[in-house]
Amino acid sequence: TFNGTWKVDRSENYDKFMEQMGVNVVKRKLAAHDNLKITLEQTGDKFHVKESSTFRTLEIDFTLGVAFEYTLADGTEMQGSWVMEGDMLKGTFTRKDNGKVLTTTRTIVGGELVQSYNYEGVDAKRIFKKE
Ligand code: MYR
Repeated sequence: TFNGTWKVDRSENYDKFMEQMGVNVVKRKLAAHDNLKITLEQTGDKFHVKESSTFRTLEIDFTLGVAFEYTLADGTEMQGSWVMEGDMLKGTFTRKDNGKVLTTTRTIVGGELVQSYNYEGVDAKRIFKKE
């Protein structure tokens, strides 16, 4: 289960990923220490997500397979959805400004929440520990 509160512990290639996303170096340095915390509550095919970081706090509701809007901390607007494939959440989000696609997955590995990201050929991961 994904339910619980997850605090980011470490990231892999996240700076390169953000650079590919067009995030400037100042924001990338800040984002490297964003203390991201995600609380996930799944009820059937519905998710309630609380996100908090040094940038902001927000709450998001989505249903698996149903498109919703999500704005990144730097203001980039996206639209897309999550689906469940086996034990993995798979997200596909399209940027509104350039039409390019970001894909992301969430999976539990050894008690940690691993979120992968891909944008325009660059992969990254952020690994979260349960609070
Ligand atoms: C959620 O389930 O938490 C809401 C939807 C998340 C959409 C995908 C998030 C991608 C975040 C990428 C950060 C990029 C920074 C440049």
